[in-house]
Amino acid sequence: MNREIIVLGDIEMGGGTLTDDFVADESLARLIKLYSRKAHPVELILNGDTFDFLKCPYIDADGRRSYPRYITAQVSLKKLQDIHLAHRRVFEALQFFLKNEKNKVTFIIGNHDHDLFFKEVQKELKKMITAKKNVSFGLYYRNYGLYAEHGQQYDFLNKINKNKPFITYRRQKILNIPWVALGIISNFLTLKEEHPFLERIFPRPTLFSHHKLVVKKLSWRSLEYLIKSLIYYPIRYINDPTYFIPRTLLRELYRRFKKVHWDVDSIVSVFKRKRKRLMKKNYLHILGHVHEHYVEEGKGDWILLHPDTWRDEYKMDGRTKRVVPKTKKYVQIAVEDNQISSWELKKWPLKQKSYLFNELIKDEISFLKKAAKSENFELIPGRV
Ligand SMILES: [Mn+2]
Repeated sequence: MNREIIVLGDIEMGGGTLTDDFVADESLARLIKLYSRKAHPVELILNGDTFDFLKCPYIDADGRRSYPRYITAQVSLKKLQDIHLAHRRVFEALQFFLKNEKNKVTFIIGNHDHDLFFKEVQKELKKMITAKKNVSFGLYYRNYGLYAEHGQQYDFLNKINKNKPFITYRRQKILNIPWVALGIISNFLTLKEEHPFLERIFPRPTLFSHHKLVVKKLSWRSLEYLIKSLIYYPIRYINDPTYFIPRTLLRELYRRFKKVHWDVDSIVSVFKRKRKRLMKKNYLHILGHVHEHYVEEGKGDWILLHPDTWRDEYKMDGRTKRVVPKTKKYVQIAVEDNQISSWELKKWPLKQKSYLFNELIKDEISFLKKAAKSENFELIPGRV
């Protein structure tokens, strides 16, 4: 083997608050360290949403929390520091991995870490993991017949404007994030704080059928946001670009609202339709974003994969009402003579436990702490 490539995604490390859903620091650090000292070069591709800047609050000098919609480099840098503090182990593992100068890390930019577009954030992150020239950032990775991309570009609600990552508002450079992301920031993160564990449970229809209160809250909040976006915000914030709602979105939003459907649609079908030419040129295609396990081997000699998520996520059994942790996965790829010689979608063992839904909803925060403890994740006092 000349080279090895490891791809994993949707880690979603946050600021250690109620909106942070990553606890598997110990396991992830162990995985990264395992690949740090190989005789051959190893490339680690973190396929988007490595950090959850989107759901991470901005904590000011007085400890006050907010979810600002005007995200300047300063706001993103403070969030990065809080993420660093909460997930030191992962940063240290990356540092250890990069000490071997043959190794490389690529951060693919997803919709939860759009903040990585800021050069200031890239610079600070590189400093935190003492990167030299072996760290890079981008919207996709393409080499040796491997193509990796986060996948938000095939989900039109979360699609980002890749040609215009920033906008100017009141002479400040701010992130140009999608309308839906702004809606989440301004309307739904307080709900996430009220129900921090529920948001980790899938499939959503099973969850909703057992928790009518949350459906009600979610539906009302969505309706309120939609109505305000249509008739109030355009007048109230006439010169504010962050309140602009693209017309094409409205139809889709209306359709989703009718069905209480807020999950991401299959991006695989969109990718296959839109990237035909790309798929002819490459062999292995890896997408993230939807937090699913997916393997498709196509006739034209191509593979399409989703290696699922690394955040603390569960599947609920509608009959037993048992909430079972998902298995964490990564793609291991061997490269020989500049070509993929083999690949495998591997499982990485975790120590998370399963819980009973009816117990869990009585006190979500105590179960949040249990989940953290099962992975030896140390919560920062005062953050949760
Ligand atoms: Mn995503």
